[in-house]
Amino acid sequence: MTDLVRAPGPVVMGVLNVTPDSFSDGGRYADLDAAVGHGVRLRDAGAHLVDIGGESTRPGAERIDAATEIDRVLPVIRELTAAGVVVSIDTSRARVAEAALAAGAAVVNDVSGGLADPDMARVVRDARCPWVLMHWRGHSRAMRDLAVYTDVVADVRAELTQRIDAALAAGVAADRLVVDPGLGFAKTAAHNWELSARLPELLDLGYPLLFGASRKSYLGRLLAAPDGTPRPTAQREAATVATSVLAIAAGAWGIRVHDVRATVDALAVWTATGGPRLARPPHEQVASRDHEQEMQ
Ligand code: PMM
Repeated sequence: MTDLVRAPGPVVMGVLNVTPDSFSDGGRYADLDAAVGHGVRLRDAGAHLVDIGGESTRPGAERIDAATEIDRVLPVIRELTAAGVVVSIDTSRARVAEAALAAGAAVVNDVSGGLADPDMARVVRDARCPWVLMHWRGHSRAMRDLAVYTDVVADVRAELTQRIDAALAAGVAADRLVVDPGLGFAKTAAHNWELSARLPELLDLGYPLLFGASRKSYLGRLLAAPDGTPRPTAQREAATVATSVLAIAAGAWGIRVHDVRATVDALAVWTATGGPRLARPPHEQVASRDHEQEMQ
């Protein structure tokens, strides 16, 4: 079966936050039916993966405990995987990842790149699932103070290399790893733009790269009103699509977006004008959902 990490075309990850407080969709999918319905819609719109998060990572967010995080995500994962949706779990806790994988999640999306929980590498190694290692320097409350770099691209590259080396040393297979620059995580708007402009230096690491710009505040600031008021999150879609397509055109493996249809449409245009063909959604690639066979 086609391996997601080695997918021939751009991988689209749709965002589904089952949190009361995420910056863009917080509170909208706290109810199980609403969350499952939205996950299915994301898949039907062309998402290869639906990324389920139970804890907000927005700057300044308060942490919740692992049991609460598990209670939020597990029923959604169970129902979506039963409906044939391929799910990633957006967590930096090994306990949550382990429970999510047991409930049917196929990918671990770890915004801490393995830093937040020393047990995460073991969980991922044993599950032999893909692991997104995002660049991260600290939890939400500390994030703003940590946005200090000599050269943001060189520093992010070096810190991602450390995370890759740690994952490999823990026995995680290299072909399971995906890296992510972590836009907005201990990054100013200028840092995000610099990372976007110099993506080839991160692609040079030799790992598939996931790019998550969707609706983030630096886009709101770019599109601010003349009085400086940032563009509201719901009106950052065209900018999200533009940054996502530029990242894919630069060689990114995948993008993480809230509005899947807009991005898939834009990628179709890119494909029609010469970009590599889009990977088919996994529900077309995969006859039956068997992670042991499909995700290795
Ligand atoms: N951004 C958010 C959450 N999870 N995961 C990855 N891999 N990359 C990201 O950029 C990223 C992420 C930010 O919050 P949101 O879920 O509200 O978009």
